[in-house]
Amino acid sequence: MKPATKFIHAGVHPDPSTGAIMTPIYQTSTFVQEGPGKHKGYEYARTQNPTRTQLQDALAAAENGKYGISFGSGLAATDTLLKLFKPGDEIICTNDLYGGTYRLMKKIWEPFGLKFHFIDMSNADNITAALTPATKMIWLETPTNPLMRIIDISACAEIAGNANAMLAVDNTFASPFLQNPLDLGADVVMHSATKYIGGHSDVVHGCLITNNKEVADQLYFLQNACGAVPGPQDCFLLLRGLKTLHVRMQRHCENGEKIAHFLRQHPKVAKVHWCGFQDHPNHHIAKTQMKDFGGMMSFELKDDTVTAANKVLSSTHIFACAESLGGVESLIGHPASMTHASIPREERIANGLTDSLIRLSVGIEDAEDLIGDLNQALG
Ligand code: P1T
Repeated sequence: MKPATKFIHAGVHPDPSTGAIMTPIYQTSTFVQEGPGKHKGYEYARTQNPTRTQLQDALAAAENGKYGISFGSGLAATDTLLKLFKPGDEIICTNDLYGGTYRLMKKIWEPFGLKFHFIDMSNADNITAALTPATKMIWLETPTNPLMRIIDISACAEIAGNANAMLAVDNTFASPFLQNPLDLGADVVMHSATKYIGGHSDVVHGCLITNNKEVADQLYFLQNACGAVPGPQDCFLLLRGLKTLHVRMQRHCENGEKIAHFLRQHPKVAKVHWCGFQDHPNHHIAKTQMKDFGGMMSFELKDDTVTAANKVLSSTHIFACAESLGGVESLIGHPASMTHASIPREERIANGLTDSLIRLSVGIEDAEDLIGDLNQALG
């Protein structure tokens, strides 16, 4: 199936009891059994729920994977994946990544004995240098949040395979429409489905997708044993969002391209981070592993001060100043004080995330209106 057909049909079936074409919201905590152990595959709603089952199947299909495992948030998904490891295990991560993921790793998991190395993976050779006999996983985002660095997934898969380590890719910024890491050799894909998959800023959700049955079984066990599961209403919203992912993504990409070019020629803008520019350091990799370049970008002003950035951030009328991304409406944010505030300042700056960086999640409104809004805010 091609993506457009897959996002609408794969993994979902009409409701067996009524024929309802849309998966019903099974708002129930338990399922009646004929007698102990005699049931229809559903016992208790933390363990299984029919709305969640269809969502998990649909998400797996969207990433060309066999097994989908859903959680109450993107961070709950990442947290569950980290539970596969034990004290002493080492994980190599991108140094430009969502601040909450960094916080989860450093503040929650490091005290339990996992060791994290945060490195620049724009050059995959840096990963080889960070490998040790204890390396158990390589964790990356591409494009990265918020500096839009591009990491070569196939090259990382080869390095991980040779080192007997797992490769996990946070595919949130690209979405399953633009990039499918499992096809490029990744072992696990993670999504904050709160973003493009949901697409309407009305649900928080996360998922893990894999083709490896052994890993999937461990993750299903942890999903039930630890219990960070999504409710059925949230699963319904995600199923609905997924059906229009391809149409929304096409417009996010079109608008993103127009806005990136507008910003780049603006006299007050010093630098635009967007992987669609031919002179982006890893544009050639983006071109091979992504279908298009997406609607996420960040930029720096020539007046490199927080005051100047704040002025822009508080002057837009259509772009809303808010955390999150990937919804139909455009958002503008200040990573240093918002989404990445949990990364220590020195580390953030050393990695290239300045105090004045502004991030955009370009929505699917009219591009001219969006450009007009940014133009007046910059003016
Ligand atoms: O918010 P949650 O659904 O728990 O997902 C966390 C997460 C994981 N990975 C990436 C790449 C993310 O961007 C996020 C969440 N990010 C934001 C809220 C943000 O504004 O960047």
